[in-house]
Amino acid sequence: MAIDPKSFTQVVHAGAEPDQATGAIMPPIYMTSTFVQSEPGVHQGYDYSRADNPTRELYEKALASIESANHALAFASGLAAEQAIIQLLDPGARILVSDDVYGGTGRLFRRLFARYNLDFQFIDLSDDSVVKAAATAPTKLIWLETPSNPTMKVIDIAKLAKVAKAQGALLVVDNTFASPIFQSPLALGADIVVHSTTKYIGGHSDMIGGALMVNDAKLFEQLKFIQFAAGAVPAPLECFLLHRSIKTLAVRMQQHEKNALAVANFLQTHKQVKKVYYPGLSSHPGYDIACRQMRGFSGMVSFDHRGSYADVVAFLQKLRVFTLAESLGGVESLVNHPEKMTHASVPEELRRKLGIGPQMIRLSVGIEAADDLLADLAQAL
Ligand code: P1T
Repeated sequence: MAIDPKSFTQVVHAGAEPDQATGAIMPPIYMTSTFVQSEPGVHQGYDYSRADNPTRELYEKALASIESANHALAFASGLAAEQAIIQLLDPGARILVSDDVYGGTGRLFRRLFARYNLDFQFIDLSDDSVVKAAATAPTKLIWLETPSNPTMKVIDIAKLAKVAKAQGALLVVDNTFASPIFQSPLALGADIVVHSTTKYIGGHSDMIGGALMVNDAKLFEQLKFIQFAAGAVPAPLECFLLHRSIKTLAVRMQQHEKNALAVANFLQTHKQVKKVYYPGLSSHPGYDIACRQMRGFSGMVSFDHRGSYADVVAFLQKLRVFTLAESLGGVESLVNHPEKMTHASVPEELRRKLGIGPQMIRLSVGIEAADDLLADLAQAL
């Protein structure tokens, strides 16, 4: 598996246009809420920054380019982008959701949107028989994350696209874990791609953001209206910084993946480790699908510790290069305890079914030297 060499060029030039007024190579940051009008309703294409802002527009162009999409929209957080997608639906709609989505996604659906008479069915979308049984009732949306957070479940996007099409449902793929460098859900038949740009796209753990990408012009218009009407837009400075981050996305992802593979291989042979979850290991149940639909396995690795919860806490506290914190996808390595941190809001019964227990640890493998990461894990284990 290898990154498409064109990606290295694409990310550098995505949405990059010298400023027409001054020739500046980097785009100006339009820190303005509003724009002058020469008479009511007559302006130079911008009237109010919730609707459109030139800095956001260029960043959105870059986002569309890296997902090879016709259109992209930027949001103030990953969950704000997700919220915009759900706002496409009418009350009564039935939605099939992968059962191991990010805890906050499940919370948004269960705690907020279920109150609006939306019927979310959390099921195992990697199991053909479960999908077949669920797809008999009318469905408006199928929502999946692949690889999933935190169990790295791999779901066959092209297969689910066919199921969605047969239902007249939209297929949404959360591509946060793979990043646009390693996976292109739209090319596999998805209708909407969603990202927490807080993660790999931002890459430096200094911003919260979200994005969605689509090819269909009508769907784009509907989502653009929701973005404008509901207003969860990012600020111009954040758009500038996220746009800047995109330029190094391919080189960062290359190093994340190289390190993650080294970490997964190391953990697999360690006597204190019971099980490793990484789609790049041939022992992973989704390995064959991952090889088919991904160009790389990305930088997220989970594992089960063999010891007690007290041993897990001791391990987390002994780490020196990995930092205990929520989030992922930054240049620095992070470690997370899904049960107590990112997935604490998942109902306990479901957590147990998914295997998110006290012994599970999730690593966001950064771009440091692999030897330093392995040495840190070794001394802490
Ligand atoms: O945090 P926010 O930018 O709103 O994005 C939410 C989100 C959406 N999708 C996936 C796959 C995610 O992982 C997240 C956020 N996840 C974490 C904060 C985490 O540590 O898993």
